[in-house]
Amino acid sequence: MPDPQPDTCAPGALSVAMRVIVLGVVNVTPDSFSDGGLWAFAEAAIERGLALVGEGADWLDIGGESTRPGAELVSEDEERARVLPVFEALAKRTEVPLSIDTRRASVADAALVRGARVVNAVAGLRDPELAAVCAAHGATLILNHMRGEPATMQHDPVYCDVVAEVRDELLAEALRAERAGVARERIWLDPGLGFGKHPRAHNLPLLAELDRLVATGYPVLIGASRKSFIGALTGAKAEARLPGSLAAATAAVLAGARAIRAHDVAATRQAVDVASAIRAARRTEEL
Ligand code: HH2
Repeated sequence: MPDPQPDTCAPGALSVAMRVIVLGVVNVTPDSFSDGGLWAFAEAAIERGLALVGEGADWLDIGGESTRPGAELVSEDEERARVLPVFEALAKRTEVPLSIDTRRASVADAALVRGARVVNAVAGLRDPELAAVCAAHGATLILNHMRGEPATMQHDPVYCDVVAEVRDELLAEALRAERAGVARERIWLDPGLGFGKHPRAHNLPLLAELDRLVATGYPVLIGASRKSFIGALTGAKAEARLPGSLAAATAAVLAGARAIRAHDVAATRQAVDVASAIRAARRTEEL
């Protein structure tokens, strides 16, 4: 089974180990912002996951609760009922690692028991048990940065230096996770584009200066796919944001992101492979 951990590669080396991971998004929800309702039932979600693997996904990110701005959060029972059958089936039908996109330690635990290997902590470590659950399972942990709660997070978020604040808050959470027993090399950071961020004033510097997060040494994941800041910049509706999503993914890979979370896997795979080849070529020239 391929491991979602990043390969280490010698500084400056031109290496296939630099392959950037593409996570295919499987939203088992009726209300996700770009594909709500399309894969809301287990069978459709399972088929969607398998199709994304066919498109080139290295990893599937499965979630049962929309965290779009303004979303009402679902009950734990509802979240479990949505995602657990999908993990049970996909763990048997594909070899790619599966991640559970959740706020809740209990849901993460149940998904890990059913074959998930990664926890995508979309609200960071607000659930104080989440890191311990990851440690107990030896799971990889993605720490996503979110200011506020989905229902209100886009109501006038304020930062002085958004890049430094997001980085420092993520580093503090990484330290908490390590203290709870998660191995350092199993921790990923995600600046959480759109999660309590102004479309231009916050998301753009986070992408433009992503190298400052990459410089922490933790592998960095970016989820820009179809997000509303692309709509704010271009006027495109969610279903027409693929070109903008690819531009953001390309910028992230050139800055050193190690994984891209995407709804449109085939197109993202191609953009990411070309961007990482360009980045690798620059690294050899620097030798
Ligand atoms: N974005 C979404 C959900 N989970 N996790 C990480 N680590 N990073 C992200 O950027 C991220 C995430 C939002 O996208 P989506 O799942 O398609 O929408 P919704 O929350 O409406 O289900």
